[in-house]
Amino acid sequence: MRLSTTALLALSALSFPGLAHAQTAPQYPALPSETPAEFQAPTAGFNYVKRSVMIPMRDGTRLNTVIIVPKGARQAPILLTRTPYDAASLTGHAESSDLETILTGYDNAADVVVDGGYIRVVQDVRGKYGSEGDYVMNRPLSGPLNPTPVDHATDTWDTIDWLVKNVPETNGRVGIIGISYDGFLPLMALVNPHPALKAAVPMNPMVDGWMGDDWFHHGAFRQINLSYILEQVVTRGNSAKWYVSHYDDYDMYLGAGSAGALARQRGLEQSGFWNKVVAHPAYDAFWRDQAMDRILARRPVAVPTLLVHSLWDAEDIYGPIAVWKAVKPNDTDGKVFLSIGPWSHGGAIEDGSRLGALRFGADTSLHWRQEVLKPFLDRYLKGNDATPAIPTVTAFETGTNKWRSLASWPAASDGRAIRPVALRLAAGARAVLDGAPDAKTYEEYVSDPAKPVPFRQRPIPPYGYDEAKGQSWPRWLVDDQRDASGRTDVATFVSDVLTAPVQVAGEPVANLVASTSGTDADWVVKLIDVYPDQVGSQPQMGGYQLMVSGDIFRGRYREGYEVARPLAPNKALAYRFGLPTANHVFLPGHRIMVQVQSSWFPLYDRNPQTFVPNIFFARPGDYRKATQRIYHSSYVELPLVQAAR
Ligand code: PG9
Repeated sequence: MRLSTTALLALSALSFPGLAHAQTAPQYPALPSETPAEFQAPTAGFNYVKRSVMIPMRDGTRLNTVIIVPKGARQAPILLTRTPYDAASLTGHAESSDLETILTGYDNAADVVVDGGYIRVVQDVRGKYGSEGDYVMNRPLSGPLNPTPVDHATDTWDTIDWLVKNVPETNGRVGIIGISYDGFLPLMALVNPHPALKAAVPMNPMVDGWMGDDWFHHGAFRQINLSYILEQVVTRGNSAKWYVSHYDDYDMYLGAGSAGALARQRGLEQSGFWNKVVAHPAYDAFWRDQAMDRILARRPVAVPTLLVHSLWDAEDIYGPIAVWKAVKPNDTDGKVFLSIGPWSHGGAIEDGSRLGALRFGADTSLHWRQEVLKPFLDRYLKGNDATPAIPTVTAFETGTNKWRSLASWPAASDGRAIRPVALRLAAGARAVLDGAPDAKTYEEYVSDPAKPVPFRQRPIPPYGYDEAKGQSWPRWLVDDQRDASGRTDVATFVSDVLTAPVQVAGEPVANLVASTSGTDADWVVKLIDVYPDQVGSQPQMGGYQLMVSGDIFRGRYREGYEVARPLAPNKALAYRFGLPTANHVFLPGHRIMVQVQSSWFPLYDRNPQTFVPNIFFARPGDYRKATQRIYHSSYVELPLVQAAR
């Protein structure tokens, strides 16, 4: 017979009376707690009412949801954000009686939300912060990658259904808005949308984690995100922190050897997501089948959708335009809109009058929020047909610094044609528009993995958004590229001084003919606007090298993204890959530059330059110097707006 612990204790007390005495707690006088059983916060003077509820999903999992209703609201539309970033802090930026104050700083356009009288709803996705359930990074749709019947599409559907039935102040119309991960979630909401979903605003959405957004670009791994992955996935409330071990990120990543080694050092192999990343270095079904542009291309988008793209987005520069290209051909009744701004990641809700050294002459973000976002939301969420429809495309043209309203994208404002023109990487380190190819001659450099090309000037502060800690990561894409052009391991090609404007609208395409003495190589191509030697109005811009588009390509995927293959050494091979969208005018007095290099460190992990099956497992001896040649038959195809006649 087995006895319970209580029974055993009772028996021992009978046999040992002294033990029974030791069980009696001593009696002290009572000092009542000063904490009330449940505090009721007086909120009479507040201009909003905040309610926190757990909304049940179809599988019984409950999601933590904060509902903020402007005081006195009736028949108000709902603006929903779903997030892995903590609904409580998103809606409690500052403790205040004022709605705009609690939302500002972290919210998606607090000014528009408050002026519009929207009911603001913010929900933790399953598995994060106050929500129940399991967290899966960018949880794929129910299907081969997700055997459960629940995903973000069903969770959004269930949430909206609950909201329209349980929030008495609403008019029953719901919009969904968010930036980045919170921008990927509105795209998920478009898959089998709830009938009450009337508008979606995916801002800088993450769309394809392998091709050009957060995790890889054309197969090169963005190791700078290791800290994000660790903090996001190893605890529900991001309580485990990535630690900084060096002042300069360059030293930290170089010292670790490889991304795989650093991840192991920091315990990342305990996370399910990291193990999936390591197991899928190529563009296989794991990545392909969760790419949102491919998913949304299958049928017309049924809900008015405003896609928002930032021209200098350091995180998700691929996604919005990829979705636009995928869904627009099916959009016969004009439900899909596009905005392109001169911003960093999420810059549409920040001060848009400047970005790094760039000045735009006016607050481009405020303009967009007032003139594009607000009328879009008013029209579809207030059911207000009197609000004029926004233009199909609203695009900021950099260089001239002008907003353009367009009927399609890519397009030029006055209907001028766009033609692909080769910017040749010619002999004498010259960049020549429409120049002749020369397949025999080349520029040469040695790429040394022991001294990779820094992606920004050193010391490189750690990835992060906290300006007070010197973290300027979000605006690195507008850094001056002068340091790179002075290096012997960067091939630089530059045009003559322009005598007339040169306008590009769309995606430049890199076409390299290049050889390596190794068996694998990375190729980074940057299209740069070189400012005049002196700029009177802003002297520090004299000779500035502004990257207007640039990307990396991992050579092993030259023959296809699905399978990595070694490169034949010392053989001129063709590489073709798209660069991010530009909408830029190179002004007279400026020059056009192209830089080519074989590392972009430590943003991207180093290519060992010796073919190994999986670079996450590369060993120190695999990293070897290689001699790279860029043949003068290489070019960058520019989407050139034809000169006005
Ligand atoms: N760029 C971030 C992200 C999106 C999706 C997945 C992982 C990271 C973000 O800012 O949310």
